[in-house]
Amino acid sequence: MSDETLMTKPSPAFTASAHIDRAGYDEMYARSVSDPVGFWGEMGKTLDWITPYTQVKNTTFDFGRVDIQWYSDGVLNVSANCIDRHLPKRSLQTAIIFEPDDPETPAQHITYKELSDKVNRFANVLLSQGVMRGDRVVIYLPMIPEAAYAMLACARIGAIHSIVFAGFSPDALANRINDSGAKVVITADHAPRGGRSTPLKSNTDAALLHCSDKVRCLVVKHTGEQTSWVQGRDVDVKYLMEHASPECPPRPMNAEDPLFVLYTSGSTGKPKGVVHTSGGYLTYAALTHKYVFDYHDGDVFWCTADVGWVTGHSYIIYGPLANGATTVMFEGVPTYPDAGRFWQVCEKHKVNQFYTAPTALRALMAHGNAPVEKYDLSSIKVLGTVGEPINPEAWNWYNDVVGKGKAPIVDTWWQTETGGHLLAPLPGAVATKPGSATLPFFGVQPVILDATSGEEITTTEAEGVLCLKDSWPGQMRTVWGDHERFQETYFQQYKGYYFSGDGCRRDADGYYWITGRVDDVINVSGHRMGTAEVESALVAHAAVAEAAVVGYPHEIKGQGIYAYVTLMNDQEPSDALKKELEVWVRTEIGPIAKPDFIQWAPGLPKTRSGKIMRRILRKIAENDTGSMGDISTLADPSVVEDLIGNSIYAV
Ligand code: 6R9
Repeated sequence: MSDETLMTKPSPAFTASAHIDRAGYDEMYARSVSDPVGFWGEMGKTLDWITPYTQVKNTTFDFGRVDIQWYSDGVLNVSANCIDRHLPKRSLQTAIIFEPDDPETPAQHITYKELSDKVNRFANVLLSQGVMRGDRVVIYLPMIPEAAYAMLACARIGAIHSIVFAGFSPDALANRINDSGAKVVITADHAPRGGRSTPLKSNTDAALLHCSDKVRCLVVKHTGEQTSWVQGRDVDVKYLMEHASPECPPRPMNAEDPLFVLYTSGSTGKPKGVVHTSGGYLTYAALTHKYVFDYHDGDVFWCTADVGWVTGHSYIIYGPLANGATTVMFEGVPTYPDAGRFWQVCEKHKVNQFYTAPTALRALMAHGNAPVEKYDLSSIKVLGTVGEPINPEAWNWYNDVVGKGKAPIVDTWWQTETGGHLLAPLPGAVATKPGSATLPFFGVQPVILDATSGEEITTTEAEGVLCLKDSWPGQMRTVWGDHERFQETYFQQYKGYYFSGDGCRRDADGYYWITGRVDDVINVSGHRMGTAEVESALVAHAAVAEAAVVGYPHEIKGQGIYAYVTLMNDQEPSDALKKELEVWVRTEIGPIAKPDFIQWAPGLPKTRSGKIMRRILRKIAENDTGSMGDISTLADPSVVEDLIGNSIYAV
């Protein structure tokens, strides 16, 4: 049965000034799937091409020969599309508003002209360091304008950037520098955040001990604090920029030349380098930014993500700048100096579209309404969420307290791999329901498959795994250096489809509801983490014999990290050792991977063939021990009793 009563319809006033209404969405969507070549052929023209494409779509999901190409004979430059082409009309318009961590430090308004100047200079600095077309450049920076300059400078000269979130540890940074084969790493002295400071340069020094000694280190002196300096390896970026030419011609690039590699966690093994290319990615980031946020010329757009995640790539930098937007870059955190910080920034910069993660909303909700009500939020037209399912309480709070019931909420479902939104309500067109990402974006063909049989469920109401039937221009092209792994991860299990790894339900209105990952990936505060990564960090500690990690429901973070740890025979469990393991994981991966709860497990539930039955560990961590299912195949069923007796719910 349809549950229309739960729907929030766009107001007629909103729809009247929106890019598109429901009839328009239906018509455009229908065309996008019945004639993808015609549709995307037209949409690609919103970019400036040096050589126009004649090919639009050459894609196959056939396992064994997966190949995805869009606009493959077109030539363009991504930075020219984000900067140069706007200069005739927008040179004095603000491109980036930089809001520093400390609210007392003045914001910077960087015009398109200034952006052009900085990016050209930065590009010349990279060239002077020997960076060439196709070379990889790792960026390990705070949320400062130089991060945007660095990304666009790479794009300008055809280098491939790979951003590593500044919260990652030296080890994680080293792994990414080595896997991508980067020639250069760009970092800063320190990263101030929430009043605290991360020593990025010394982290980078530590990482580079594990990398080729040919890797150059470009340092942005951001806070001006003293750091170590390795002569011949370390380079002062700001100094070189001042002395560089403000002109660097954009290099003509093929549409399918890689723009960036971004590492993300999967269910197995080490993080994968997700490869995105130029023409299709930019077309898709720009089009979704325009329609999903109903972005209009002159609007101020704020996505609170970090550029270290895909959300920051597509919706702080590439999508907004391709559209000639004004985009906010925020260095801080939602709760510093207090829980009103987001709303203070919205008021100060008259933000029109605000895009954040449910975990931030839940954390802020806990501080009550007063910090929101202190500020004038009347500029806000659209509110967005991303990263994880949003619970109805948080949705309603966002809607009522932040949006005053006037701003449509766009719940956007997508992934590092997808480049841009796949499911999202277009705000003037599609009525919303709290917790549903609603309907597909143009060109996106979601299907729900039965998880076991792999058969497509064609009834409107359906539940199973979420797959995509055909390609869209923003789709990842390969895993860096490992096309086999790309095919095996996404195209092997369900032949002929792209498998998202998410479970999903489709309701009677055809609305999609993401039910969470069906693999061993957990989502902690909107950050993706492979349980295998945390496990391998734990077992790397000398005291640990074995570890199994699962997610469990966490009020603020969505999911928390629950680790079952079996110690070596000669080790005594103690609170001090727990603390030590927490610190250990922080240094191995980064603070976001620190277990929320460690349970000593004298034994883990294993089958006779020695496989850990993670299903059981998940149930215990979810306090759902009434329905354990069949445990008779366990080698030693008694371990389950012990684990239940000592779980987080028992202590
Ligand atoms: C953009 C981004 C992707 C995973 C994805 C899913 C979860 C993202 C969501 C959502 C429910 C939403 N996810 N958006 N779940 N509703 N609106 O987050 O990319 O870091 O690669 O994570 O996040 O499980 O598969 P990424």
